[in-house]
Amino acid sequence: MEKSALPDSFEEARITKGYGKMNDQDDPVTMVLGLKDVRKCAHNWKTFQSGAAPGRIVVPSEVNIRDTRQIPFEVDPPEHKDFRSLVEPWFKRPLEERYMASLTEQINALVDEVLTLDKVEVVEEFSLKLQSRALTLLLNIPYEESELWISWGTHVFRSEGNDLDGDKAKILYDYIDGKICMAMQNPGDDLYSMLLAATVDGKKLTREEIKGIIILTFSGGRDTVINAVTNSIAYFAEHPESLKRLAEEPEITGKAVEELIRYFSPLTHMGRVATEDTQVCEHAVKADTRISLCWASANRDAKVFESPNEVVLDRKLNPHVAFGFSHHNCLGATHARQIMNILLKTLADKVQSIDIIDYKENIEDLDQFKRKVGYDSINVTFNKK
Ligand code: EMZ
Repeated sequence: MEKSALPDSFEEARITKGYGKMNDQDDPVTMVLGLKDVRKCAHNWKTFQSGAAPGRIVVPSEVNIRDTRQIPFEVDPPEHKDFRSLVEPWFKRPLEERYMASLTEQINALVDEVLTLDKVEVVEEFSLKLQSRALTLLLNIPYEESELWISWGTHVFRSEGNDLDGDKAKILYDYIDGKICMAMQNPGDDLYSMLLAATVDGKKLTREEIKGIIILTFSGGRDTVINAVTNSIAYFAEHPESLKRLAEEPEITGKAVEELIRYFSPLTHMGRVATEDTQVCEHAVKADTRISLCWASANRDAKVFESPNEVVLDRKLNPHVAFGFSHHNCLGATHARQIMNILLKTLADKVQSIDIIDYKENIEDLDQFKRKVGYDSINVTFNKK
């Protein structure tokens, strides 16, 4: 097995039954594994809702560590649409020239920096920095703010050995409360101020709603982006030919981004709560119990993807669901795609090869399934062109 490989842990269950089972804090989950079924359930928001108790659709459940509803992702239609339309243009800003130029500058500087070092721990010294710095652009706030976020570590709700660390989440909440207060006193052109000035359906947003949007902005794209970036470095370390190909054929970069994201599927799954007795894959699902839409499994479905366990850099047809599917598809996807796009171009441009020194895998414990989602740490050397 290659060091950079992410095996498909769901294959057997997907082929034989189409679903899997996992217990999570005594609130069991039926995991939907095939691409077609995942899409069908994602679409059916009346039967499979997102607007359950805050934190319940996340697996592992966060009901015990937060009360704030994250918006728009824990809201169902029709309210969902109002919130989504409000924030959508803001989250498309990564397509603007100026945004792209700043992101390119950040990524260039970081790659230049790691090229001068003998040894780099990619998660902490590369991916976390990259993600945190890029987030200042998404919020439209000064770059220096990223120093504090970097000091928080890779996951805002998790700490070493504790999947659900309430104290750690409180640091983020208090910080966001403080920032909302500051923006109320001193409005600027940042996301906080935009939300404070906005109306939905003729009404101002409540403070709790603003908080819910900001928390999602911080947490939704944190470990996911960090894993996508770290996994890319591991992949290129073992596939220098792919790096070379990207340098020679930059026009395939967009396809390569989609393919890596399909293969990595940084968010394994997202839950829904059944509003009525129903079934998935001929398996009974009771009202008020949870299912999960397993993006990671769906993205390896051989009924849809040829050679699903291979990275085919210029894969032609790639209807992956790594950014979710239907109305709840990932709000941060434009930002994430730009990060990956610029990262790939910069690496292809500046890096000759990458040597892996040692690594520790990050294995998600999904009860009967164990899934490698990335690395807790990985030491490498970046070699200049
Ligand atoms: C939630 C989730 C959103 C959750 C798209 O995913 O990401 C998780 O990392 C957080 O823990 O609260 O924001």
